[in-house]
Amino acid sequence: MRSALVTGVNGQDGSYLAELLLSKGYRVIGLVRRTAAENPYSRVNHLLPRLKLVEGDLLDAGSLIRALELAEPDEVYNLAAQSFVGVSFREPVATADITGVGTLRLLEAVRQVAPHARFYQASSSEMFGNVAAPQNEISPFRPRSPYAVAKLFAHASCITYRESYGMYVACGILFNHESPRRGAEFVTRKISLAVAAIARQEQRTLTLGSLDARRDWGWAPEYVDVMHRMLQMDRPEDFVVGTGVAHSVKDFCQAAFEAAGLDWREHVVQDPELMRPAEVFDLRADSSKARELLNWEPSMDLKDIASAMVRHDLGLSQETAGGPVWPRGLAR
Ligand code: NAP
Ligand code: G4F
Repeated sequence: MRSALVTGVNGQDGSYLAELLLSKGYRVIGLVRRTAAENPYSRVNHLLPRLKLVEGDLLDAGSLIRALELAEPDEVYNLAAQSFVGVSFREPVATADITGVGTLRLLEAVRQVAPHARFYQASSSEMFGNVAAPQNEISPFRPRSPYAVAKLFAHASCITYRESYGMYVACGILFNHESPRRGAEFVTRKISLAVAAIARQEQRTLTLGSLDARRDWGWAPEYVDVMHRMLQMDRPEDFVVGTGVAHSVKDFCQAAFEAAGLDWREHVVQDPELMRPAEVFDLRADSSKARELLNWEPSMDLKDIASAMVRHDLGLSQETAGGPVWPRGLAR
């Protein structure tokens, strides 16, 4: 039985990845940090006790060493991060420490405790900044947020460990991916939750920042599948992963409101306070390498994603308790 340690297991991606790995027969250990919340592990409660949880924090090297000793992993997936770009402008140092140096702490712990484990790093399309789309593995990185700077430090650390120590370290440069498990602060979920509240007549307006920024939005369960595929390759490589199609925030609003029979123009207002100090305007993936070498093909488009999220938030589909809404055509 293969064993995997997943950091950030209670995040959107961590919860889907844990499901996928359990379904493949892995022993899965998820790293969680201590919290005072009443229902702290809400995204993975349904996987317990098959999923084992171990306490640890990317800020605390000793806790990472302990987790690795306990897990004895064949594969380590580093998904933990302060992952919200907006917050990174308000908490830049914490973001650097968790998302950037935290990855280095984990890499070093793996080098000492489990040097033969295969390591997946959750790198981000945000690292490209405003480099011309489409972006691929040879596009330059021009980070425009403290989050992107931290992710780039982590990404470069991974490559350094791969090249210096011969460790199996692979980075997935993933573009935005969404689901009903997306945190409520990210724009797609903020929109789908607001659409549901407006449809129930609990709220009238939705306040957003930039409506023109474009993102390549995919479906999260399909993206955790690619993480696993990356660690099954003969040698470690980095991959860009996205659908290849970009839409504006306005387009997502239109699709989400239409899914509930509403007109977004009657409800969406803009507030300059929600604009970021620096914006990334156009992210669109060229994933030819992943399509060719990993045989990976996304199947959900913007309308499918917006509609699945709105249906969930309207209470029309139960996702978290009963298992994920696996997309069409995805082999489990
Ligand atoms: P997410 O939902 O925000 O999950 C992040 C997880 O990291 C949470 O479970 C969080 O724990 C954990 N975490 C935060 N700080 C930690 C610390 N100091 N020690 C240990 N755990 C910590 O993020 P996601 O959307 O699943 O994304 C997964 C990874 O992919 C992240 O690294 C993100 O930056 C990256 N990424 C995401 C996307 C995307 O579109 N989703 C695209 C590219 C890259 P709590 O539950 O306690 O808060
Ligand atoms: O949903 P967002 O906050 O995601 P963002 O900044 O693209 O970052 C996400 O994707 C990255 C991959 O590219 C990940 F690495 C990262 O961890 C995260 O998962 O914002 C999307 C766009 C931005 O242009 C933002 O300015 O939506 C715009 N936006 C407009 N109004 C808003 C809002 N974003 C948020 N969160 N809230 C708004 O009210």
